[in-house]
Amino acid sequence: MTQKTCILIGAPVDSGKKRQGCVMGPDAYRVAGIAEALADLGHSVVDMGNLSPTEVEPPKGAPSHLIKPAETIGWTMTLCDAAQDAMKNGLPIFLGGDHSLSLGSVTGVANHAAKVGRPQFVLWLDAHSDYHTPYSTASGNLHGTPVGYLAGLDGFDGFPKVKNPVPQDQICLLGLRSVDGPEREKLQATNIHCHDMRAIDETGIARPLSGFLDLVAKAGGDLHVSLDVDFLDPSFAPAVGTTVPGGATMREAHLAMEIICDSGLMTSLDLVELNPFLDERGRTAQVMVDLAASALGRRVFDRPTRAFS
Ligand code: EXY
Ligand code: MN
Ligand code: MN
Ligand code: MN
Repeated sequence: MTQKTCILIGAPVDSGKKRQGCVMGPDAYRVAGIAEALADLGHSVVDMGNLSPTEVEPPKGAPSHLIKPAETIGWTMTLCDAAQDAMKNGLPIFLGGDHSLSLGSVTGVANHAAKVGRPQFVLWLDAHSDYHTPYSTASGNLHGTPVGYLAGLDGFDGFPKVKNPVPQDQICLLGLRSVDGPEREKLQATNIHCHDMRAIDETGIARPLSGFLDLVAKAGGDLHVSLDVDFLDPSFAPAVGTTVPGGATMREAHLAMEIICDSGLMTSLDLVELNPFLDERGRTAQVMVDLAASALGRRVFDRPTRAFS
């Protein structure tokens, strides 16, 4: 694994849903030793501390049931700038905070990619498709909308305009097992790569993942990986407000991260939805730090790895 400059960006975003607690996520990762784990792998680590949202007025005419739209818009502005900036200096790792942080992190890295002339790809490891818009969400929780936003769906009135939407065939959703009706209808009309847990059960996680990574490699693209705690089975990762039984096993998750590492394609990473208030002695935070380490080179033996075309 080539040594990287890992830029830790604390994004204590909690405005994406009603249940609070993700605000404590960034410091839980620090307590779980994320900086030390990455330094042990030979990477240089820069910790930017915890950011805060830009002050904005509530968006006029936004659907009235949305939870804290102004705060989420403010976070999107802050994180989009921080992401675009960090990409010039290394590999940003966004310490969440809930998944609405990706409204900013992904659009920011995509702006960077456009600037340097590379296509942006997104790998979404999540039980959910997060493909709502402010008008299709029943819950009003904006952490269920980042894929809709980064893919350029309409309806995000008051949010920053998405300058470089990620094309549908450059997005892969892996681990799906909780998709709302309106999301499913929209997704089936797209060429977003959608792989539910059934697909993983039948073929293993390596097949769909490697297929997507081949596309990234062929295109010479940047790869943003967005890892939601609820991608994992709640039996060993309970500290998330949206648990869905039947998630990825510990080994499926580590294999995925090790394959991502072998590909050498990951250029940015989100660790999202950790709610330490729901954790048991920090074990979910530790699982997420260990998965980040697997994505950045931790393994038992080096082995000849499959080349990505
Ligand atoms: N689809 C449901 C909603 O929109 O409320 C649940 C979304 C959960 C989102 C978490 C971050 O993955
Ligand atoms: Mn999510
Ligand atoms: Mn990029
Ligand atoms: Mn989720």
